[in-house]
Amino acid sequence: MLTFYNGQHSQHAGKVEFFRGELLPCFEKPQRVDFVLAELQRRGLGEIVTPQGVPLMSLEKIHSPRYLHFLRHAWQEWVALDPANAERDALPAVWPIRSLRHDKEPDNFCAKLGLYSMDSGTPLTAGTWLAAKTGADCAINAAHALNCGERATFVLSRPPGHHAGHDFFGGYCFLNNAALAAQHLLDDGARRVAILDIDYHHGNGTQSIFYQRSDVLFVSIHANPATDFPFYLGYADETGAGEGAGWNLNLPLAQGSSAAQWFAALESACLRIAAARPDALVISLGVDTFAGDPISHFLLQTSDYLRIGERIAQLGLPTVFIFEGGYAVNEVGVNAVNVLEGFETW
Ligand code: Q9C
Ligand code: ZN
Repeated sequence: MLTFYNGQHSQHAGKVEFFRGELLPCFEKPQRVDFVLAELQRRGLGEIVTPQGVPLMSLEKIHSPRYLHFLRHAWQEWVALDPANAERDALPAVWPIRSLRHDKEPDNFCAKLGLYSMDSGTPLTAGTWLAAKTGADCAINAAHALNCGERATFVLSRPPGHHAGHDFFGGYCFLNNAALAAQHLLDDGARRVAILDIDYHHGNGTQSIFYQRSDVLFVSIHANPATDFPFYLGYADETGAGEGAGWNLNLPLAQGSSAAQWFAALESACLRIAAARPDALVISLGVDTFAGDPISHFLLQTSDYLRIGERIAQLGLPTVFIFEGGYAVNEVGVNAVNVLEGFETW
């Protein structure tokens, strides 16, 4: 499988995330991708390449121009507030929720941070834009490679993407790589694309980007949003709206769900995808469903990831795999590469 590797990923290295009144060391750290890369190389699972840069215009198909402008300039504005900020992550602390205005972009940088974010667990750092943009390059290159005859490609990048919306970051995500890949597949001629999101957390950003569209089917297996991040989206009654009615499928599961329950949901997901007869498939590949994950509560074991890849392969679709979450750093490489190997060997 051809891998597009984001060689800039470690430029995004947050120090802390705010959680329950404390600043904790970030779970979303560079070693995550280092472990996946080492495992890919160890197993010799195919060529690993770096992407061609894509024009900013291609990101505007998914993200708003004012959000992209904010992200590109955020770090210099943060340091301009106080030179000592160069040593500190930028974390938001104020948000324009219900009854407050979203249409005016404030001059105040901390107010902008809140306008363009959903949580205080996602530090913005000196290298965030470079890392996220290079990840977006990987996603679009990986989608494009399917048109050039690859059966499947892998985006090995961080920060992850599936919580990032049209104009906001959060949940460790800044640019929505899965959405960018799906959009590129459509632009290259696919009539319909399916996105299967198997990260532990609901892919609220991806869902919301395509919620009113019928050219992208979004299917997600995730923890019940009543108990788990992102909390405010991901329920089973969200089935799409307008043109998109019927083109969104959420399969929430309770914390502590067994592997058998998870695989039953995977079967429902695959049946829905097959019924849609898409031309291509994008997988938001989070491995935070692992029993040993420090922030999640599902019970998958390392060998289960081989079975996931095998089941996805049976759909028989050109497929882009995109690395998302997974925080048990010592196991994240084996688990993610097991999905790819299961896919390749089916
Ligand atoms: N202290 C992805 O997996 N909050 N994002 C967790 C833990 C946010 C996860 C708090 C979790 C976001 C891509
Ligand atoms: Zn996750």
